[in-house]
Parts: sequence; structure tokens; C-alpha cells
Amino acid sequence: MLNCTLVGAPVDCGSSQLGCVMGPDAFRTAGLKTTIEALGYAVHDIGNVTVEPAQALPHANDAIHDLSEIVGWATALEEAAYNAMQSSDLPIFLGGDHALSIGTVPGVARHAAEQGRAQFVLWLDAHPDIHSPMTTTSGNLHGTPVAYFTGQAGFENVYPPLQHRIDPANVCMMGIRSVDPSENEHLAQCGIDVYDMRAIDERGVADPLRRFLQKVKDANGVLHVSLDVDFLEPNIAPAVGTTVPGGATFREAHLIMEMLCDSALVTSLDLVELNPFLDERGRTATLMVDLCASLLGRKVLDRPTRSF
Ligand code: Z70
Ligand code: MN
Ligand code: MN
Ligand code: MN
Repeated sequence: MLNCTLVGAPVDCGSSQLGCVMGPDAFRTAGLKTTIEALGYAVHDIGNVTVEPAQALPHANDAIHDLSEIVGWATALEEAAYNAMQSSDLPIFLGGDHALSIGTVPGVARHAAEQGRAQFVLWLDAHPDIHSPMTTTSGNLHGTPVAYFTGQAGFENVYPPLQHRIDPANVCMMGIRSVDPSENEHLAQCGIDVYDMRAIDERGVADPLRRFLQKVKDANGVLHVSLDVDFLEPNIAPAVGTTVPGGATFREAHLIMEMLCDSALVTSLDLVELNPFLDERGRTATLMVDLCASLLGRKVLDRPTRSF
């Protein structure tokens, strides 16, 4: 029997709106554990990661807030993610805002490196989250994880030294539709595969995803999926601080999860930016749990689906 570990990461200081701190409990309330158990997994919920009170850290960009708290989370979550990878077939990190990936991605990458496997990342988000500490104008550090874990300059003496960098060629982004000017500049030259909503409208999700999964498979890689609630169309997923219209539909999101399931390449998952304070009768939390179920093996038909 495969086992799955739930790791609560109630980070909320990477964004400017309160509420993500309740995310892990909303996923629990929406029945994440029993849903995954019903699919035949042994599920262990280790509860929420906690951090030591941090000491204030100096930084050059005055817009930045809560840097020392984020560094505390990054350190604790790198360790928690690495440990969960050692004891589990599939850790799921329950956010919390997207700053949690500053810790979880390096943690799973440490495990992959020890296994001699290349770590890949699928970033499902309205935003590329590729600011450095010098380029962020909002100062919200949930806008920085991709720049950090791909080894972009500017994090020296700001975040913990990066031990296991993710090659930008091993990162694929889908759903992108809100990009700041400095992020655009960086995306143009860093080598990340970016499928913005225009690309998805023209090509659908299946073809770009199939290409990326083939690349992971050819490299004998392992895949971390980072799913931001705002990847989804806000009409179906209202529980998020910054809603960006024109997101992925219910059907596109489920298809991605089903294809990821069939690939058997996913070894870890972030569920981030759920703000239960903004939800409507739990529908966003429930949708995220349903997407998880598709990723972990829930099928419409018992017989294998024909794919074209
Ligand atoms: C913008 C910034 C952001 C949400 C990421 C947005 C960042 N690029 N917002 N996820 N919800 O503030 O840096
Ligand atoms: Mn705070
Ligand atoms: Mn994000
Ligand atoms: Mn986002």
C-alpha cells in the first residue's frame, strides 16, 4: 500500500492578506485524509510545522516585510519536506501561502539528489512568483520562490544558502496571466517553459503537459507539483486573496490531475494560497480536495480511459 503524508504549513506572512493560516485546517475539514484513504493509501497527518520566533534580519529593499519569519519557515519546511520524502511515497504540503515553496522545493530536491534523480517542478499558478528580493515592489515574499529555488542572483545573505538548485529547464509553468515587468524580463532569458493562458487557450492543457511529462520521464526525473488556488478560474475557486480572471476551468484542472496520475511521476505536492476566510461554503477547499483525488487515482470509469 502506498503511503501519503500530510504536512501542515500555515505560512501567511508571505502575502499581505490574512487568512491562509487557516488553510491546513480547511483542507482537513474538507476531508482530505479520508478522501485519500478511500483511494487505497495509508495516510499520516503529522499536523502543522511550527517555527521558532525569528530575529529581525536586515535587507536592502524596504518594501519587504516579514523576512525573518519567512526565513524561519524556509528552514523548518526544507527539513520537514526532506524528512517527509524519506518516510513517505507522497508528501502533501498544506498551505499556507506560496512562500512555503521556498522551503518545500529545496527539501524535496535534497531527497532527489540523494537518490540520484533529477528534480522537476510543475508550477500551476496565475503568477510566475519569480521576483528576487531586489525586484519585488509589493514586498510579498510569496512572489519569490521560483527565483530562489532556480538559483537566481539576489538571495545571498537573504534566504538560506541553496544546496540543491532546480535547473530552470526542469521547471514548467501553466496558467500564467499576471506577470510584473521585472518578472517578464527574467522569464524571457531563464529557460523555464511557460504556458500562459493564451498558450492554453490555443493549445489546450494536454499537449503542453504531455511534452513536459515526457521530458521528466526521459530524464528519469521526479516531479513536484505546486498548485496555487489562483491557477483556477475565480468563479469556481473564490477563496484566494488576489483573484485573477481567466483561470483554468474545472475540466482543464481535472484533466491535468488525471494525466499527472497516469504518468506516475509525481512524488510531492504543494496546495497553496487557500484563504478559507474568503471561501463560500467551503467550495474552494472541496474543489482542491477533489483535484487531489484525481491526482491520486480517482477515475470516472473503472476501465482504462482511451487517450488520443
Ligand atoms: C505580484 C507580487 C503573487 C499571489 C503571487 C503578485 C505575487 N507578482 N500574488 N501570488 N496571490 O506582489 O510580487
Ligand atoms: Mn507575520
Ligand atoms: Mn503562487
Ligand atoms: Mn498566484
